[in-house]
Amino acid sequence: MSSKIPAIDDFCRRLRATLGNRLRTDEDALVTVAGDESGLTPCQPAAVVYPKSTAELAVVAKEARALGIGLVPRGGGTGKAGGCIPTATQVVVDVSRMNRILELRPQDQYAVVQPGVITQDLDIAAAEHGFMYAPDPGSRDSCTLGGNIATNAGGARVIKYGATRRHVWGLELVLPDGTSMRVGRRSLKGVGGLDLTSLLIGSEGTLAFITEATLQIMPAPGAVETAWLTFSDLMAASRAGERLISTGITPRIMEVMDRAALDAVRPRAPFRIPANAGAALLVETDGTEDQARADLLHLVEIATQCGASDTAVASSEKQRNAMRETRRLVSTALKDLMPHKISDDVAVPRSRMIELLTRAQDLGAAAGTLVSAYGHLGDGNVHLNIHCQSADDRKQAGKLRYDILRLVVSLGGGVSGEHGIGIAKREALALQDPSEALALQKRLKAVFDPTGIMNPGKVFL
Ligand code: 2HG
Ligand code: ZN
Repeated sequence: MSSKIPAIDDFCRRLRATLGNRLRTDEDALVTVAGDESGLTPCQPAAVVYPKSTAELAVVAKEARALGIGLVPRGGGTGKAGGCIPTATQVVVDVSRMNRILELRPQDQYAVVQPGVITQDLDIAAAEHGFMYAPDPGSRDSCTLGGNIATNAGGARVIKYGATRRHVWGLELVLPDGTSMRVGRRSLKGVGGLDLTSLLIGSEGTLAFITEATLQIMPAPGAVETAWLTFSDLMAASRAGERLISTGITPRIMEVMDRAALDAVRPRAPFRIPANAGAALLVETDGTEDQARADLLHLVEIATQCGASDTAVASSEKQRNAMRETRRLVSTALKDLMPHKISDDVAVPRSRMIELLTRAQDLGAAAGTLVSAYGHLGDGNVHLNIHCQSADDRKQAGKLRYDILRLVVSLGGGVSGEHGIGIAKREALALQDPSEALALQKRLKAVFDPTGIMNPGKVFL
């Protein structure tokens, strides 16, 4: 069927022989790749392709470049910043069919994967060898490793194991002109030349396609312990969190939820949240059985000294999963209650967290709007939610949002801790990056993508 866009018709004609029915222009297919989890307005692209191999993806890139067609890489579609939302004249490159774990080498501590592998699937495959893939984004059961690399995804275990970047050793790329190459390494150590692997991590599809990744897997700890700690309010929980970290024990998870988060999630929570809870910490330790247990009990004791009114230690895998799942459900629970809310995944140096939370609440109070918080307290990355009840409220809250983002930057932090810039934060990027740095980034993009076909309109204004 003709698309009304001559270049797209040419593109389809040229690629039909290579891709067959893995090139689609029908509404049924286009609607499934129109949006993400950002809440931004979806848009159906002109076409979607589902390459199965690096070679196929290279042909797609080459033809698109020849015809000047914008390409939008897409993994699981779980992004929170609109990074994979296309325009009506662009083509989505959905890598979900490139979903094989190509190698798993516990002896060398790495796995080689295609970009469409679901994050959790690598962790499960590694577990069969007593290993783990440490990054743990909230959407781990539906996001892809390619998407995680493109956004340098975070998650709950960053406090101990770091974000995706720390686990990427090497990549295979397809440049927008169709050239493919390997960058990086397959060894634990390695240095030499410019670090192109690092440049690609977090580049949100603006430079090249990631067609393969060498990722670190690590021996899994023998034991994990989990506690749910209840406090009177967010400040009490945050101050306790600060004390827990100062013990010298590095928990593998330290998540915070304030009253708004707990109230939103309570009706669907598999863990029974105490009725009087004004805030909670979810804390996990890992290591040997004795160590994980001793560390957790020590943290629980300190939390009690810091005013925790209730401390629940998971006594079974089922209870541990219920606690984790309750935390995971906060995002959707809040979104269902308040579809117009603004949520920013800001990050600050950990020691500035209490100041951030206090001053963000004050800014909210001055504007007559509640600002609530939940997220990854232990690594300095929280989700600040501005409670907007309507689209109009949301518009009005623009100034408050920017006042908070400016505050974050003034504390030494950044506008996105884990979700990326996409479309949602293009204006905000200039708050944290000086104009010289932004200009250099744009020049680097032009080196990779001189004709501007890689995820046009994302990250940069
Ligand atoms: C989480 O930590 C996710 O739950 C989602 O990063 C946060 O929806 C959000 O803003
Ligand atoms: Zn998060």
